[in-house]
Amino acid sequence: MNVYLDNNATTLVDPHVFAAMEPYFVQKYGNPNSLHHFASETHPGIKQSMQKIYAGIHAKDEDSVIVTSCATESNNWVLKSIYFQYILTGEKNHIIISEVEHPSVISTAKWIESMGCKVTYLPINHEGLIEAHSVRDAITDKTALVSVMWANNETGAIFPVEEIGAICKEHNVLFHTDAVQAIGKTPVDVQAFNVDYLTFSAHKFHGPKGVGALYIKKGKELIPLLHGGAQMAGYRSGTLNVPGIVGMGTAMEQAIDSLEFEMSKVREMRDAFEDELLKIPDTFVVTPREKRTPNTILISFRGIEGESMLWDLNREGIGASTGSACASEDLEANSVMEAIGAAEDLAHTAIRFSLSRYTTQEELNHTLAVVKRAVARLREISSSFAYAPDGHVCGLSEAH
Ligand code: C6P
Repeated sequence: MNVYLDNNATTLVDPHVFAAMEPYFVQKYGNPNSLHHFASETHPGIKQSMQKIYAGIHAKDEDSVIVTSCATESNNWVLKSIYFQYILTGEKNHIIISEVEHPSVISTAKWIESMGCKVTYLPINHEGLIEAHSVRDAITDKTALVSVMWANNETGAIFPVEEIGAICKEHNVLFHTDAVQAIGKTPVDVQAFNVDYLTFSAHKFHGPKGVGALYIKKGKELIPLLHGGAQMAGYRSGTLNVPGIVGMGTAMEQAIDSLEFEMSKVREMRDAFEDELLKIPDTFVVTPREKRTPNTILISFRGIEGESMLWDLNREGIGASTGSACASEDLEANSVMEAIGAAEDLAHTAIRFSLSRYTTQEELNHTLAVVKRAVARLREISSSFAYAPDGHVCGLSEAH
C-alpha cells in the first residue's frame, strides 16, 4: 500500500484543479498581453481565478495580489525590497524574523545582514511557539519589518499572527507573514490580522507547483525585482502563467470549501493517529495539538535516527519526512528541535507526518503497524539506547 504523509512538502493536485487547468495548456494558450482573440479568451479565467484568490485571503479590491513562481520568490521579494527601500537608504537599519522561518526567509535575512542590516532572530519557547511579547520587546524605532510565519512547516505550530499584526500596527512597523502552511488549514484573513505582506505557494494546498503569490496591502508598495514587460501592474514582469493562475484560483476555492473538513475530520484522524503513536514508549511531540495546524505531527522516537525510520517506512510504501523537504539531504538535526534546545540525540529522531484531506483511516492504520515494527527493529539495533529490564528505552549509561 502506498501512503503519502508528506503533505507539508507538497500535495496531490486536486482533480478539479487539474481539470480547470487543462484547457489553458491545449486550447486557450494565448499570451494574455497579446491583442488577438487567443489572448482575450484567457482573460475571464484569469479574472475569476484572481477573484477566488482575493476572497480566500480576504484581500480588498484595492490591495495587490501578485502571482509569483513560488513562496520562495515571494519571501525573497519582500525582504530584498525592504532592504532596498528602507535599509540601503539609511532610513531604518533593523528587521525581525523568527529563528524557525523557512530557509527562503532566513537565508535572505542573512544576506541582508551581510549587507549591514541588523537582524533579530526571535526564539521559540519549549512548545515551539513564538511569544508575541518578544516581537514588542525587539522593535526599535529603526525596525523596518517583522516577518513571522503563520504556521510552522515542521511542527505545524500556529504562531500568534493576530497579536503580532496588532503590535506591528501599533508601532508602525511593516508586517510580513509566510502563510504557506496556513492556507486551507486555518482561517487566513489579511484584514482582521493587520497583515501588510503575505506569501503562499499553490502546491501546498492541492494546486500546481511553480506558482505562488504575494499579497501587498494598498499603501505598502514594494519595488519590483523582475523588470521587463511590466505585467502584473508593473510589479512583476514575465508572461503570465495562465494555467498556474487558474490552478491556484481553483485550489484556493477548494481549500476554503474544505477548511471545515480539514479542521474537524482531518484533525480527528490526526489526533487518533497521534494518540496511538504516543502509546509507543519514549515518544515526544513538541507543540500541543490544539496549537497546531490540523494535519501535522512532529514526533520523536527516542533512540531512532529519523533517516533510519524513513528508510523503513519507505520500504513499506510510506512517504514521510524528518522535517522540511529542502533540508532533508543534509542529515542535520531537525531545526525546530534544535531551536527548542532538545538534546542532540533527540533532535535527530524527529519524524514529520503531514496528512491531507485525501488521507484515509486505512492508510493511517497501515502506517501505525509499520511504525511499530520499525521502532521495535531499530531500537533493537540502536547504538545510543538500550532496553531497560522493564522494557523501556533508556540511555546506555542508565542500562549498564
Ligand atoms: N516547505 C517543507 O517540506 P516553495 O518551495 O517556494 O513552494 O515553498 C517554500 C516554503 C516557504 N515557507 C514555508 C513555511 C514552507 O513550508 C515552504 C516549503 C517544504 O516544509 C519544502 S522545504
